Amino acid sequence: MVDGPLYTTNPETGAVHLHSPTLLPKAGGFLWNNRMMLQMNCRGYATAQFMQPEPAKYAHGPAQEAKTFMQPEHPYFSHHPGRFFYLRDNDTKKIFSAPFAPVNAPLDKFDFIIGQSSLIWNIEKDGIQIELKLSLTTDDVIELWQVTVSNISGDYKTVSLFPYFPIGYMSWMNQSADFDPTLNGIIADSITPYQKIDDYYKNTALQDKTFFLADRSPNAWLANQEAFEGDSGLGNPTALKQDQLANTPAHYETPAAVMQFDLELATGQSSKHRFLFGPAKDKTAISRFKVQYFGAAHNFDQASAHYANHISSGKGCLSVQTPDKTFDHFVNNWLPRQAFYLGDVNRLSTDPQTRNYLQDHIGMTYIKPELTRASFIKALSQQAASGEMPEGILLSNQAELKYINQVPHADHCIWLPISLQAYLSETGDFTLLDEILPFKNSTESASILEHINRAMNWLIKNRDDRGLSYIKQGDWCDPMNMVGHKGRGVSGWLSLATAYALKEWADICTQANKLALVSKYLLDAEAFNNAVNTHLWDGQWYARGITDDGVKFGVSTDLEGRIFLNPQSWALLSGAAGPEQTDAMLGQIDSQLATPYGVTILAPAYTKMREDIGRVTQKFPGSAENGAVYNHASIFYAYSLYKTDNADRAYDVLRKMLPDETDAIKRGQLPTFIPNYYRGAYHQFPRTAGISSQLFNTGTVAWYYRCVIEELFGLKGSHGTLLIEPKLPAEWDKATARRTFAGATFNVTYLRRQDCTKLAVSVNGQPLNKPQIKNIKPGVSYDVSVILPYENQARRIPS
Ligand code: CEZ
Repeated sequence: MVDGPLYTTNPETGAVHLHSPTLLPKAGGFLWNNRMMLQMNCRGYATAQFMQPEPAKYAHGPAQEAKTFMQPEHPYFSHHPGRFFYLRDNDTKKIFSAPFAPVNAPLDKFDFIIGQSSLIWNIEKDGIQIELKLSLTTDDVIELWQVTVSNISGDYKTVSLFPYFPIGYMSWMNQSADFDPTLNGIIADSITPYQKIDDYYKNTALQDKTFFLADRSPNAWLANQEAFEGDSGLGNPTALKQDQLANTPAHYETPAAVMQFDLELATGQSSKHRFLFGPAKDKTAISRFKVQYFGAAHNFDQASAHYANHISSGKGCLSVQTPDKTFDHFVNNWLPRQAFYLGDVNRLSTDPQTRNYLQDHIGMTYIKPELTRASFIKALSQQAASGEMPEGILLSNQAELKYINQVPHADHCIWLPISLQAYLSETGDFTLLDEILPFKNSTESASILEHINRAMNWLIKNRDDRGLSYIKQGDWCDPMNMVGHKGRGVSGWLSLATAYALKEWADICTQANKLALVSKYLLDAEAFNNAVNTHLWDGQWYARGITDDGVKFGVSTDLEGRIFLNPQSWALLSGAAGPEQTDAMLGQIDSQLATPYGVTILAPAYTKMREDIGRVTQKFPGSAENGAVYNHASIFYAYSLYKTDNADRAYDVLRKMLPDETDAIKRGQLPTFIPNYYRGAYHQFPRTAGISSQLFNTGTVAWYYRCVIEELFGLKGSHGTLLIEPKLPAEWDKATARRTFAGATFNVTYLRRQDCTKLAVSVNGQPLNKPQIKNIKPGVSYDVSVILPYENQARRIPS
């Protein structure tokens, strides 16, 4: 237990301090660069991957692992890979480990500091203080560890520090590890298993070594996991019962990197150590790292400073102050960071799903829009001449479509105009529409305008006699794979999303003065909306779809999966829902989908397989797409609420994605990223409801940023003009926002006044006729005052 708050935030740096290693055992932080990603939890367990070019690991579990993508609610077990530092008092022979695991001994002090570009632990136990600091470099696959051991007792201390970095089961063909005195390092060696001769040649490029280097010679070492642990378990390893480690290598035994540093510390004295951990192809590369980071040039500090600069280059375009400090802290520090991560490295995949790639770049639009521009060019160059978009976007020539990208989903085209709309609002860069790009496997090329016309035409064609969109083996919901696998099933959500995409495209074409097809696309959009209203309105809400066998689902007669959120949100966006329908839907969302942790994606969660719906129904009830508070679906809902002037409800949705002091323990989540879901099935499984997936790969974030910038604070661009149309929650009577746009800075104050009846905006003291700031001069700062009336509208937030 902790005295005082479980966690605190540093308003200067945005860092979050967690004060207990036990109350949020899965909470952690993540660091990335363009070649690697590392998720560390507060206890020292780690999940890391690097690109060679496909994702690979340099520290493994102790048993052979299948390759897989990042999973939600990742379980940790005692031998899970991690980065651990044992400390032994050589007088008392007592041991403990930092940051907490594997010994899990109660500590006198625990402060885990999740920063933007580093993870730091400050730990105290029995008069010893240990500071662990982890950073990355900008371009190498290396972990930079700095460890400071201090004697904070009144007595002289003789202690030994033992870093223990398990390397795990590297290969069943060939694995070993040994100490190399010329490098001051343990080098683990392996050969990636293969059977096909072709793979032998491919594998010669792999980085099959894992190294752990120290900045000085250790007193002793072990490179062998079993020799370290013995029969006593990791809580009290056999090797630590001897004065000295036995210098044992691993010869086709499980490698680990363990070193011993004997320290004599007077009161107040410290000993600082540095370590490098990562993969390499050969000894030459490792020697280079040694020189680079431990050599005379002191690149260790420079590298982590450079890395910090890289991360802060993704600061984004908004900082705010509102009555809600939890919200401010997240929006100012962590929201842009997560959006930057997603747009920067595409979830460290070489073939990001097309919908993820396009949506993640909505977030990048507000950070580095030139990268969003490049992403449209890359994606559209891989479009088929028929207009169909591929399942995934290949980021390099060697990349291949894998896993889910080998299954046909029908929705990829809709994300083009939707994402483009955000980019064009922010940049006004309509010249993009005139870029000429090729089609995949075709000699033809055409403008982006024509590419997107073809995507729209593909969507219009992909519908049945009723006018509803075929779903194939999934839409936005990846695992809804058996609704339409026989070629007849349709998606209500996709039909509505197509209507919305067509309207967005018609709007873009109007803005770009390319009017030829505008009225046709608007008519097509109406046709989709009408078809949905004719066939899928269920009386109080919209159905999710119709199966291959003509069965409607997501309807009132269903005992499970009775109501889905997405069709309701997108009926608001597409304009299919009239006012009465909207009222009915919102009421049903409140009564069937709302939970204290947010709105669930569907309810009740499926408890058994429905072979006419697919593997989504096999997921555990309340997890992921089967009834979780799936934040990506929730943020569509929030956006649709903003678009229909339901500002208070929308804010409630945004806010429920963030933990606060009252529910952080239940969620198991800190406010440093939005996870892809919180468990739902609130009525079916109340004990587990609210638990975070801990997975920070989610399309939620881009939309969240867009909602906050364009809708909540109402600071949206349009052809280089800044439109001011705020939708603050009624409970806020004032706020400020600092927004960069078109190279200028806007310091905006929002104030509700009793005497105000209508929005009034002035810039540098001059009232505006319309709430629009034109002729913006780059480099200039504008003071903007926004006066708002008090809202007396009835609030319809579920209690
Ligand atoms: O994957 C996400 C996808 O990356 O699920 C979303 C989808 O829109 C995203 O493109 C909703 O289905 O079972 C599955 O295949 C799921 O599709 C998951 O893998 C899910 C994970 O949350 C990955 O982040």
